[in-house]
Amino acid sequence: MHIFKTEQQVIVKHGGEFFSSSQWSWDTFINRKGLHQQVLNDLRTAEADGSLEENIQTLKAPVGHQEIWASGVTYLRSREARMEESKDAGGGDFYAKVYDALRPELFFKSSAHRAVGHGGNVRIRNDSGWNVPEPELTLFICSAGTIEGYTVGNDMSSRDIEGENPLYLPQAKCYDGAAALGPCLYVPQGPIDPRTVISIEISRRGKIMFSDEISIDRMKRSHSELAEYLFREMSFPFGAYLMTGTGIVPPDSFTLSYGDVIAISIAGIGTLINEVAVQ
Ligand code: DO4
Ligand code: MG
Repeated sequence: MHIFKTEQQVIVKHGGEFFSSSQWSWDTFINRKGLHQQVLNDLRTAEADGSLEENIQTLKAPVGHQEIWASGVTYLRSREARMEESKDAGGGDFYAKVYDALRPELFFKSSAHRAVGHGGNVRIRNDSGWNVPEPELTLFICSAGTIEGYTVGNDMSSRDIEGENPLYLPQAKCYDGAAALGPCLYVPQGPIDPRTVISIEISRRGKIMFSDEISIDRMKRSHSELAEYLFREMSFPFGAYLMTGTGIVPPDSFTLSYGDVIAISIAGIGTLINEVAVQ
C-alpha cells in the first residue's frame, strides 16, 4: 500500500483503489506499530473514491512532525568518493574507519519545513561549487522503533564543503531544500525486497547528463541495525525518517546546475522528481 500526503488529506492507495477520511491526520495515521495491518483495518470502514486519484497529482513530502536523519558511508562507492574528496584535508581515514566500524555514521539531515516533496524544488548552496544528489532508500521508523515503511530520498550534498573538512558536514548536508522525500510512504506487508533497485537520472535542458543504478543488497549494513542505533538514546514522538546512504556517486567532473531535473526511482515505491531551483 502507498500513503500520500497532500495539502489537505492523507490518501491511501491499496489494491488499485483510493481511500481517504477526514479523521486521518498525518502524524497519528503513520505513527503506528504494525502500520500495514492497522491501515488495512481502517480501510474496512472507508469507502473507495476514484476521484482521489486526481488529488495525488500535487503532493507534499510524506512528512509531518518527523525529523529526517541520514546514514553515511554505508556503500563502498560512498566510502571511495569521500576518501578521495577529503584526502588533501587529511579526512580520508575517517571514512575508511566508519565504513568498517561497528557504530554507523548517522547525522541530522532536515526538519520537515526544509524538506521538499515530489515536484518541489531542491536547492544547491550559493557558497558551493560542487553539488550532487544522493539517491537513498529512506526508512520510516515509528516511535516504537520499528521500521514501518519506505520512501525515496535525495540527500543533496555539497562535496567541496564536506571535502574541505569533515567537520563542515552539517553545512554540506543541511540547508533549505537539501532534502527531498516522496512521492509517498510505501507500506508493504513485510520488509522491502533486498534485490530492490534504486536508479537515478539527471537531465539538463532535456538531455540526460548522468544515470546509474544500484541494488539495495549492496549496502554494508542492515536497516534494523541503522534504526537501532538511531533510536538508542533518542526518542521520536512522531517517528522518524532515516536515509540509508548512497551507493551512487556521479564522476568527480559532474556538478549540478540550476534547472537540472533529478529523477530517482525505487521499484515498488515510485519516482521522486525534483528540479534544482534557479536562484
Ligand atoms: O560522511 C558523509 C556523508 C555520507 C553520505 O551522505 C552517504 O554515504 O550517503
Ligand atoms: Mg547520503
